Amino acid sequence: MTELPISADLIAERNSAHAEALEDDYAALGRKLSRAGIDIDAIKERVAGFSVAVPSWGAGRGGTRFAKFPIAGEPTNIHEKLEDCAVVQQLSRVTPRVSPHFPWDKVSDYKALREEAASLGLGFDAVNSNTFQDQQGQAHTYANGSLAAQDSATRQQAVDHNIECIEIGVQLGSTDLTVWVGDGTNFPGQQDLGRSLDRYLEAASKIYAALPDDWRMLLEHKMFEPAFYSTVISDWGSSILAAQELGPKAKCLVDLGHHAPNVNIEQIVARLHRFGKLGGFHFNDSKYGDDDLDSGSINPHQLFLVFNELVEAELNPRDGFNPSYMIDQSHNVTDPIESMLSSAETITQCFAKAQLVNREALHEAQASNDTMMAFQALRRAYNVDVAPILAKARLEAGGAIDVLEAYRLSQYRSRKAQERKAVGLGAGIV
Ligand code: AOS
Ligand code: ZN
Ligand code: ZN
Repeated sequence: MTELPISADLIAERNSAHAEALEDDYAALGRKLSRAGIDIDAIKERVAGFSVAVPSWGAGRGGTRFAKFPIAGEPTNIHEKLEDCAVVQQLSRVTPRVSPHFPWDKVSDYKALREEAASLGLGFDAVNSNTFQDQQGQAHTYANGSLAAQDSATRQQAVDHNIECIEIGVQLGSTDLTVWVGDGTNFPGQQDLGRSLDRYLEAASKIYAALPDDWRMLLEHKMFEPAFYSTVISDWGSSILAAQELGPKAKCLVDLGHHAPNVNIEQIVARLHRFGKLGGFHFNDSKYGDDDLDSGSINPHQLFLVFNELVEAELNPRDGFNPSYMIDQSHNVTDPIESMLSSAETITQCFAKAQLVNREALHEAQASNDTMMAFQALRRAYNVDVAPILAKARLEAGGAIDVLEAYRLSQYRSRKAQERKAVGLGAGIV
């Protein structure tokens, strides 16, 4: 293993400064939980087994449709992105996998890339294909769609790209292909709404046919953007119908920002699980649309309710229970490493709180129509400050008790600003 990016001595020194306070807080929380019949160490073990992937594109400043404001020391290629993701994993110990997207993360030697990641303590998660943007030298434009395009050569080009992503993913050790397409229309009448779905399904089935036995194809729905009148896979209904038509290896992926405002996402989660089609998540938060804000920064309660459904799903597995978890955010005004550290912590907190729900009390209250006590079973768990459990799990796994403090003291970003070339001003995720 090559040396990890943050000094182990720095982490150890800061951890020893915080250790006594953490022990104190952990013991106090342990006493409180034990009065409710909960063993804090058992929850800590659950937390220690939790992980969420980070996207390679999350290591850079994302930018909006209007502008991108790069910071000095941002990564400019997959190697530097891996290094930044290794910082997040080294400090947080909950993000051991990176989800790459293509064509941007293409290299000539994927075996070497896999070894490079492993030397940084990282593996690879789902591979993401991208047919929402044209690349230099591309034969057919995606201006009028990709998998659902009217032009068959364009559809075939998009299919070929997805199959290439699978081939790359096999070399990287991935077992999931996430497919999100922006295909849709901006004007009523622009395309036939039924036939465009037929074209999508026909093209998607060619990708499906190329999946290795142990692979899944995760279909990511999104209500709008870049198409603003209709999108071919716009909602969980279209997604589950497509997944059912494609076959058992096709599952649905829920990006929290891809729904209409105020939609009950936790209910969607329960529905997808009910039909054995819950494949995974892209975690982020949203105020208005696909804002890609930091997870839990706007509505942490919703994130908790999603995890509450996931605990119920795990207790009641239908067609297995193996959702893939990934952060999918656009970091426009923060250091991306800090956002990923903070988001990984928030996501893990919601996971931990969901473990604290007194399921017996909840189910009993539900059965007897005791609405207030059913609600309180959730509310009491949500109100617990689980920070000491996460910090203790991190400490025991070799991470930092205070991740942001350790990161800032390391001066990692300013060191990278000396070494890395400046990124361009262009907009969009890369
Ligand atoms: C787009 O809105 C989606 O959230 C995608 O999941 C993702 O951001 C993209 O595929 C990254 O390459
Ligand atoms: Zn997404
Ligand atoms: Zn999105």
